[in-house]
Amino acid sequence: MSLLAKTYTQRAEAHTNAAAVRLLRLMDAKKTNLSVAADVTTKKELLHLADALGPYICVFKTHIDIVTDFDQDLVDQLEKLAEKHSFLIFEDRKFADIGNTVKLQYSAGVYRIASWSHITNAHPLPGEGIVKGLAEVGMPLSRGLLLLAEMSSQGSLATGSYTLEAVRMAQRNRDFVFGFIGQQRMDVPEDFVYLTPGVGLEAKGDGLGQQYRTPEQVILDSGCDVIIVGRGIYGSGDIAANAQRYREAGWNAYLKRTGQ
Ligand code: S5P
Repeated sequence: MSLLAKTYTQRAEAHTNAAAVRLLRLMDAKKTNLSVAADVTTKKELLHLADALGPYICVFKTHIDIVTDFDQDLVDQLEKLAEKHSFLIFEDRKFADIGNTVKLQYSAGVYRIASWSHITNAHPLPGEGIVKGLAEVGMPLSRGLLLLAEMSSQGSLATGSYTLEAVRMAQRNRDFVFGFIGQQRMDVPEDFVYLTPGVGLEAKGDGLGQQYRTPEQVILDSGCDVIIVGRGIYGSGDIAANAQRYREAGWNAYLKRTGQ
């Protein structure tokens, strides 16, 4: 059976990384392949989004360094909401330094990302040491890593041989690297999970280089697995109704892909 015809649950068997297995199973259990990108700047707004959108999502994606009034209580409450609504937390840190430095950025500092974020991501740019450094911190905590193989923004330099090298780096580190941030599935035998930003049902861009495609283009045409939606959900109107629309669009595309 081709990888794209399999259900998320069936694909969980191909993974050893604990965060990947949890994610794939909870997507089918909750019937959602929607991740919300919660790019808000206050603790109150972030927790409100996590509680209000929790029922509709599989992954809550944060940029914790934009929260002006960050404190440990924010993280404690976020973890409780993750339990309550059964979603994974993904700190979109986009690490991009040498192994020793990212190890410290991941484990220490104000945010102590590894202590609460099930998933994080890194640019393959510095070479494989970045994965090794993050793995030293993340593996003992059962965390998972995504590599940025491509970006959604106009003029991105992550294309061609850079993207292929990102995939090779992931293939060599499958215990920790379970997937990618990318725009299209690369044809390799291993099962990788693709989380894809740049998703919008109406807007085509944002005037700052962001480019949007529809959930159907992402899941069905490009073979990706999780749609990441930010402003399309919290930008205007009723956020729960918006989330429901994206969830339905993403899920229907998955059902079509797997012939369910
Ligand atoms: O290539 C990328 C990678 C990421 S993680 N393009 C992106 O837009 N992102 C993130 O996805 C970005 O940092 C933001 O948090 C989210 C997209 O938000 P939206 O409001 O444009 O949907």
